[in-house]
Amino acid sequence: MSQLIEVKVPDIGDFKDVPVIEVFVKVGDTVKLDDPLLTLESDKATMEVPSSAAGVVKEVRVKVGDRAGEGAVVVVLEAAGVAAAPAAAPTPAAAPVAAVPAAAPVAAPAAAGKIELTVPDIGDFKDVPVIEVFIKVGDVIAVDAPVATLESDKATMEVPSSAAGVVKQVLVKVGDRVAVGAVLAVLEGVAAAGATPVAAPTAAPVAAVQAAAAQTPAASASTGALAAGPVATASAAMSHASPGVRRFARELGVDITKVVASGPKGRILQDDVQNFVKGILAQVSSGALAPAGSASAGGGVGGLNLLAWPKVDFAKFGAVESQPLSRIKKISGANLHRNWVVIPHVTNHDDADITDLEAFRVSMNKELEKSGSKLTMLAFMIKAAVAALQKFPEFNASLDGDNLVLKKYFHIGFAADTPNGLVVPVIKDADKKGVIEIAKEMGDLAKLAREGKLKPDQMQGGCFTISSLGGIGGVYFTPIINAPEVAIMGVCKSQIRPVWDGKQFAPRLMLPLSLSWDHRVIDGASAARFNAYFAGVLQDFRRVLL
Ligand code: CAO
Repeated sequence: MSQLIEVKVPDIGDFKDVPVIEVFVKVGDTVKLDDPLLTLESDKATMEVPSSAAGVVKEVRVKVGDRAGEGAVVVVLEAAGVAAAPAAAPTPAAAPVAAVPAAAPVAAPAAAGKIELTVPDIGDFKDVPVIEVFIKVGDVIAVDAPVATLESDKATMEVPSSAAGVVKQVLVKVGDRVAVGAVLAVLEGVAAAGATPVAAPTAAPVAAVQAAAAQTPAASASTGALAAGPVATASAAMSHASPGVRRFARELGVDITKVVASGPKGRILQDDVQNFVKGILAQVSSGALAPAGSASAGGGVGGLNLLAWPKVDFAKFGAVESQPLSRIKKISGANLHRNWVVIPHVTNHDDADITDLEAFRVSMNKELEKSGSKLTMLAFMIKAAVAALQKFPEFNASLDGDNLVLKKYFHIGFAADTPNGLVVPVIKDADKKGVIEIAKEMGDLAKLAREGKLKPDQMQGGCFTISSLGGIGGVYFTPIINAPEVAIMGVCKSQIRPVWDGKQFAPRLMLPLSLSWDHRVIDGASAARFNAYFAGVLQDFRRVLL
């Protein structure tokens, strides 16, 4: 006879009402004993709840975003002939496996400037074996960087660092057994989490960039089973993932440092690993990447077959200071790296004569002064981009395998420089908005971006991006396409230049344009036409009426 087993959140130590950040199972799935069911994560802790029995999932009572505390029923399993208690009254034998919380180790001051990372309250567990150690002496780690994984017969706990600093001592190794209070490592650097320049940035921009990252298929580099990718820029310790996701990645031969995270606080989810593998397979099937061992893998086609990154002791040549990259830089860097490597970029340069538009903008701004509105050149460019996307629909598209997805909406992103790094807020439905409204919305979004308060949905759904360095300087540059978009417009500072009008040189205000485009989707002739049209619209907006 089949029996229903309720899997409950076990004793999770000093944590209550913890958000669910991942659910690994759905109704109908067959799970084995110890398979991870879900991950809970508080501000400082991560806990994976494994299955206490083998069986078929009949109910999943929580979803991502719900909160759960000790005793909450999360999953109901049906197990035939398993020595398990009925749902109503689980016996100890069938009681859910108590997963150990991945709690930030207590950062205790040791000697001056030294911080001891100790095992926190981990619930009803003692003497738990260390199965992974992610740090070594000399590593510079940020708050939340994983330090070690502990795993008992029935539980797995990832211990992240609660402080930032340089690892001076690692006091445990794989196979050691630890309990609450055991010192795992000693850091030198900063006394408390969040109080230093190397502390993790605020959650908002991180979430925003992750959301932007999540729009793009993760496929920047290779797995162990495929030709070697370019250069590993992060260590496994820097990658935030629950033990179950790490295990899943290991089973598939995926290098977790290459996976782009879309979860909260930069956490890599199971879906991210799956998307990574799908992306790699898509590249292999399209010939963009060669499987290891194939003729092309060794020859540098597909697999880039590059030299190892130079390892230099810079301190030999002068004083240096090492600072971890901000999370935004790490996330946007991984995306930019993938896009640069995977997309065949071409950049066309052109100039737009904005003499009349600038005169109009200045005169309108005088009129608008009292209303508090201000027209920016970038707002006009967003409108020009909409007009150009309407005229050249293949620029308002994304690749999906062998299909081109043509978008009927016009959401335009703009790159914004913030203290934590680059973010791309999106003006939704720019075709339906006037220039004054767009300028106001851009100002609001740019402010939120600088304050780190952008919400993920304010950075999603972009069709085309404009990256303007016009307020800073420069003549031309090569913007990197913000995948899965297929083109991006880079703009530099306008300058008065002598322009031949057929009879004489006239002083005209010229705006340098740099359009990067994906040569898999767009041809050079189309790109030149797009650029010429975009420039023409800026020169005289009446063209959009034609
Ligand atoms: N040519 C000449 N002057 C320009 C110009 C251009 N193309 N674009 C803007 N300016 C002027 C503006 O008119 C403004 O002058 P006033 O104050 O006299 O009006 C001044 O430069 C400052 O402009 P701004 O840069 O603050 O405002 P913006 O609307 O042009 O741009 C924003 C807003 C958010 C896009 C910008 O602040 C920003 O972050 N730019 C950087 C984007 C970036 O990093 N791109 C690179 C991505 S790849 O790493």
